[in-house]
Amino acid sequence: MSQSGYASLLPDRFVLRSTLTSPFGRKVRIAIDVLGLSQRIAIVPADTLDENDSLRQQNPLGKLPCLLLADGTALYDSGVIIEFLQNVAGNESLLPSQGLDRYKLLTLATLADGITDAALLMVYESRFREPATHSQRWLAHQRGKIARALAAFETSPPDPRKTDMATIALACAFGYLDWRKPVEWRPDHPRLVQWLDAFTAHEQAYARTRAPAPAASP
Ligand SMILES: N[C@@H](CCC(=O)N[C@@H](CS)C(=O)NCC(=O)O)C(=O)O
Repeated sequence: MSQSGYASLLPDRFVLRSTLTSPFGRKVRIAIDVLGLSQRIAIVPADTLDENDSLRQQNPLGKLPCLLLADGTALYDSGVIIEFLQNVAGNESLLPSQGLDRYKLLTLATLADGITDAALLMVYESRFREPATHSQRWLAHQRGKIARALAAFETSPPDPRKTDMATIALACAFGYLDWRKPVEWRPDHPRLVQWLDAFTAHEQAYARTRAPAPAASP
């Protein structure tokens, strides 16, 4: 389908290219839920490995999630999409529009996304390379990023009773670690285990956006 094809089929709605298993897509799906935009967004899956999937025209990086507007505009990445959707919803509940708090929150969200990025790279190492060619050095490098980011959050976790850009990103990082298990994060991070329990109890959209099992990519 053409770059604007999906969106022009649904001119009053947005189209989200995402799988139901993508951790970054889950960030956006949680935002859609909490912003009350579910009726305005259709989720159309994409295959990041399929060179014929129109995702690669929509986002030349070939990454999910990608939001299509009715005029064919494609927005990415997950943080940009969430900020746009917050604007559509007409509030600043997930990210303040200015002030130091905005940049502190964005930095925390980047730290949480870094956990997911490193976890994905570890998973991709086994997806894209034969076992004999796996680089233990590369895997250790990614594991180090995850360990340091988890240590920082363990020392100073955000408020689990708040749903914002950072807590959504952190919860989705944990969801991915629990699912793919590139590292065992739970034994050494008791405060973060409690944090995730508290966030799950506070934010029902987290359970509602859980990946269906059994799941395939990514
Ligand atoms: N920074 C991006 C990361 C997106 C990302 O890495 N998505 C994964 C799926 S969860 C993907 O599309 N991977 C395919 C690839 O890297 O080719 C965001 O926040 O949206």
